Amino acid sequence: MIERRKFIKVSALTGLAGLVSGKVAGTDFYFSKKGQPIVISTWDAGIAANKAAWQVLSTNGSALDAVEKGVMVTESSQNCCVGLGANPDRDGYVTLDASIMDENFNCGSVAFLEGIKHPISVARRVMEKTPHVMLVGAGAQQFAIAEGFPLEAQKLSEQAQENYDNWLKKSEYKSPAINVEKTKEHGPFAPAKLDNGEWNHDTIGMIAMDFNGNLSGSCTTSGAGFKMRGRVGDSPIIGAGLYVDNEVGACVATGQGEDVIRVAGSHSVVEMMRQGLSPEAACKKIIQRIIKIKKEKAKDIQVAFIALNKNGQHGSFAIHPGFEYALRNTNNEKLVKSKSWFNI
Ligand code: SD4
Repeated sequence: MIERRKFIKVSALTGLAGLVSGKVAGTDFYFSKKGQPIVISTWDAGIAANKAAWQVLSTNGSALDAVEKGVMVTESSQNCCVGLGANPDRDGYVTLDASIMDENFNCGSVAFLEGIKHPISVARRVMEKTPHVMLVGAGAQQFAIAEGFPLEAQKLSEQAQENYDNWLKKSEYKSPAINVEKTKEHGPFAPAKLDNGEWNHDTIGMIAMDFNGNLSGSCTTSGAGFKMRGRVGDSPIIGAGLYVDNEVGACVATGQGEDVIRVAGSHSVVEMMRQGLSPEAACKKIIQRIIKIKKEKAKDIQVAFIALNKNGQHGSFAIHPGFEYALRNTNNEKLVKSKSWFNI
């Protein structure tokens, strides 16, 4: 019988399974019991993706299937900067990165992949059908085609074509400033504003726990819009964009990939949880590390982590306000606003 999800104070949990450290006492966070399915994913596009993941989890499916099926929804959407509908690189090509990891340290990823609709499924095939972890570029595409994935035409979505035409007017190559505060203008690397007034993002990252208490994660992205050809971000790098340790927890990152890679972001967050920090406190620790490294340049970048531990506690932390993540469990389907270093 599934218990109700509880919202409780860390202080009330101190000592629970040795999981919570006194350092985060007083911080609110969510808690669902181990073995109760839960899925969280980055940004508001996560709501639709979680629905598909939840269909798997709520019918006793595996976390691995859930995180694949979930992000496939976002990859299929033409209205989002994930998948083939996304913004191209500065030469006009959409190039995609994705990674997946299960409860047994099995992992697979693809990077700089062109013309394939579901990079996440190719990443899973790399994990399951090859002795390797990562395939890139032409080799990744060749593998995908050999596995039966159709090669799609290289045609930009309407939105991406419009964004690219605008960018071409200046063709300015700035260091990417991905998803800095939604309302700020940050040149060609700012997220695109859609006709419906929403902002779209380049990435979806998802982590889930199934009825058996097993964790898995996925991450899929077009990277930074108008990036240099061949640029690869954190999302397909196991330990940077995604990490899962089934004894401890899982983490996925979004935002400026270069700065996530520098601190092996998702792995570092999982290690912090191993030391007893709550998911939110663990995410905050690694955000602080990035801020220390970037100094005054931290104000120009956005990075956010979301994390889930083995007991179903979840949390996040970002550099700038505006980041939110989508949650789905037995009792909830909602967006959770993230705390951030800069509070505007
Ligand atoms: C990257 N981390 O390629 C990705 C971009 C991202 O929302 O998360 N955008 O650097």
